[in-house]
Amino acid sequence: MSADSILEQIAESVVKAEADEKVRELTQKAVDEGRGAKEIIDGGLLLGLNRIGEMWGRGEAFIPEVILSAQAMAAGMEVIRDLIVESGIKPIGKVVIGTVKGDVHDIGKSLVAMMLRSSGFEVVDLGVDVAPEKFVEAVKEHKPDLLGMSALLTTTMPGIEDTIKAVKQDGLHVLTLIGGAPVTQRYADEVGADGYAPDAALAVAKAMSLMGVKAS
Ligand code: B12
Repeated sequence: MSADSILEQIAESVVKAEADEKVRELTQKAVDEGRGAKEIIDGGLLLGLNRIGEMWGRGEAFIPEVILSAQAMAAGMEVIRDLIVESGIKPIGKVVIGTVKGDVHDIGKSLVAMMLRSSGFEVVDLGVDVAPEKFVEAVKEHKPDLLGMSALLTTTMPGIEDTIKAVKQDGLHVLTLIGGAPVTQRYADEVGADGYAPDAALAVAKAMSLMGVKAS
C-alpha cells in the first residue's frame, strides 16, 4: 500500500468516525512507514476533520457526527503526540474557554473546544456557568493566548462584557474570542472582543488568525 493511500485512509476514517482503534491503527501504520507528524496531520487527520466540517456546512452531516470525527481525530493525535514532541511542532497556542455565568449551554462551546484541540491548540475547558472572576483566575493560572467565551442566551450575553472588563481591570493580556447563537460581530465590536466566530470551523480559523497562523 502506498504512503499516500494510508493518509487518504486516515482522512476517510476520520470522516466516517470509525472506531478510535481503527484511526489509531492507521496512524501507527503511517508512523511506521516513516511519515512525519505534520504530514500525517495535514494529509490525513486534519484533512478528514476539514472534510466533515465542510459536509456539516453543506448540511450533509450532523453535529453528533462532527463530534465523533473530532474524537476519532484526537485518537490519531494521541499516537503521534511523541512524534510531535520529537519534531518540535509546538502547540499553536493555549486557549481557556467556558460558557458564561448563568448559562448551562454546553454543546456549541464543547464543539469549539474539541475542534481547537484537534487543530493543535492546547485547550483548558472551564465548563459552563463560569463567572467573570473564575475566568480571571483561570487566565492567571493558565496564562492562555486566547480566552474563549460562549453565551447562548440574550440574558447571559452581558457576562461576556463583564468578563472582558474584569480581565482588563486586572491588567491581564489575553486575546478574547466570543461566540454563541445570539452573539454577533457587532456585539463583539461593542464590547471590545478581539474576535467573533459564528461556528466551530470559523472559530478555529479566527483563533489561528488571531495567533498570526495561516489556516491550511
Ligand atoms: C440544547 C438547548 C438547551 C439545553 C442545553 C443542553 C446542553 N448541555 O448544552 C437545555 C435544555 C439545558 C437548555 C436550557 C435552556 N434554554 Co436552551 N437551547 C438549546 C438549543 C435547542 C440548542 C443549543 C445548541 O446546543 N445548539 C447546537 C450548537 C452546536 O450550536 P451553538 O450552541 O449555537 O454553538 C455554535 C456557535 O454558536 C458557535 N459558538 C458557540 N460557542 C462559542 C464560543 C466561541 C468562543 C466561539 C468562537 C464560537 C462559539 O460555534 C458553535 C458550533 O458551531 C437552543 C436552540 C438553538 N437552535 O440554538 C436553545 C436556546 C439557546 N435555549 C433557549 C432558552 C430560552 C433556554 C432556557 C432559558 C429554557 C428555560 N426556560 O428553561 C434554558 C436556560 C438554561 C440556562 N440557564 O442556561 C433559547 C434562548 C433564547 C435567547 N436568545 O435568549 C434558545 C435559542 C431556544 C429558543 N429558540 O427559544 N437549552
